[in-house]
This record gives sequence, structure tokens and C-alpha cells, in this order.
Amino acid sequence: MKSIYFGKVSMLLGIACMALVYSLTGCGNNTQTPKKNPIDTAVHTVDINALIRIADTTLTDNKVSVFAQDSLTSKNETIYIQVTGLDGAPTTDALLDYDVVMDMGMVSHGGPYYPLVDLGNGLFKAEVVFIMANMDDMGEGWVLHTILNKKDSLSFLLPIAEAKPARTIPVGTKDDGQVFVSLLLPNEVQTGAQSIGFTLHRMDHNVFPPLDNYTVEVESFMPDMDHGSPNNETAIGEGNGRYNGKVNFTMKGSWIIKANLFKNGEKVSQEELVFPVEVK
Ligand SMILES: [Cu+2]
Repeated sequence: MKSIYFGKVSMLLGIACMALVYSLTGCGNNTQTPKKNPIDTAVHTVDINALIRIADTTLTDNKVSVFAQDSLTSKNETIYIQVTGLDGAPTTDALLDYDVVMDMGMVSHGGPYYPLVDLGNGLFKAEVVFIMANMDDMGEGWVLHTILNKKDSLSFLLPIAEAKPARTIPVGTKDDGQVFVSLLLPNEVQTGAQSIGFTLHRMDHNVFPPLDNYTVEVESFMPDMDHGSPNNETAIGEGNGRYNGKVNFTMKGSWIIKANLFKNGEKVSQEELVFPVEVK
């Protein structure tokens, strides 16, 4: 309990210091150049009615709404942003850009986020790694800034609770400083071999670039029964800080996934990352 507490505080201080240095020196540039959003060509549909409405704002001609699959927590999250007319009809020619900032009162800082993907019909997909949870009495917390058609600036307060168990963990590395490792597996999974995804991001002042050229070694372990499982596969880079491997849960129960970062065949993470997973 004690070490978890100190870990959290030191991480918070680390980020706060980083943010303070950033605000004092004014270096770094966290804006993206608005250009045509990439079109998602993958064949899938998003059912807005199955999503939770997080926030919305009405403009003169448009309504902008923010949705998510579930309540948002401090991990790698997918957010949907919908632009409609005041009558609710989709705005098909909307141009949208965004970024995220955590306002902590005395300081603020950003976090890793991916470019918007245009899903068509005024619906956009954003992917953000919330590297910490909102904190009581410390600023407004996470704010999603959107820019519609290069002119209307809209901000949404995002309620980011702490992910339990942790799914995004910072770890020191040999060459790249503090790296945020996010596990993309749900908290509850089924038995059997399955793919396991991670994203890796480093910090460069107040920007958080995706980190490639690593591998994530995956080991499974069942603490109550003192055994692991065969046929796990190291997660290999797919670009943009995304990694995919395999994990094999041979029975139901409480497992942990131990993850270590490797670069050029050498272990470079300063401590082993542990992600608890319930196998149903
Ligand atoms: Cu923060």
C-alpha cells in the first residue's frame, strides 16, 4: 500500500515538474496543423446509441457531442466526437481537430493522443492516453479541446477516474526517459490464447510521441497457484507506438501479466510492469 502511494506521488511530482518547466520555458508546441482528417477505411460501424454521452455543446449552426464506450478512466481510451446540425442531422463536411490538456490548477500538462479518424457522417474517433486521473481540488482536470472548421474552439471537461487496476504505467528506460506503457486488454478476459496489445509513448517536454523500435516481452503468471502458461508471444511493433503479441490463459482465475521492454535485444525498462487480469 505504502509503495503504491509513494509511486503515485512521485509520478505526480515528476509530471508536475515537467509541466512547470514547460510553462516556465514556453518550449514545445502541442498544436496539430488542421488538415483533412484521415478516413477510416476499415469496415466497421459505430452504434452511437450503444455509447455513453460524456458531454455536448451547441453552437450557432452545429451541435458537438462527445461519446465513449464506457465511463473514462486513466488509460488508453477511445473517444467519439459527433458533429450534427441543430436538428440532429449529421454534418458530413465538418473539419475537426483536437488536443487534450490536464489542468491541475498550478500546472497543466498534455498527454499522448492520436490524430482524429474520420468515420464519416460527422463522426470522428479520437484515441487518448490519460496518463493520470482527475484529482479533487486540483484544477479542472482533463480538458478536450476541439476546433471545428478551423474557427470554432470548443472545450469539454472529461471526467477521468482512476483505472483499477492500472492500465497505463510509467516506467524509466535506458535511452528514452520515462515511457508510458498502456495495456489494451480489458480487465476481464476469457481463457485461451488471445492477442494482447500495448501502446508506448515517451515524453518530450509537453508532447508525448509514440515510441517505436521496442518489443514488449509478455509473461503470464497465476500468483495463487504459482504457475505461468506456455505459448505467450512477445508483442512486436506495428508502428505509431502500437505493439501486438499473444497471451495464453490456460485456466480461469486471477492472473498477472508481467511486461518488460526490450530494445535491440536488451532489456531496457528499469522495472517489471505488472498488470492484473481476471480470467472468466
Ligand atoms: Cu496531471
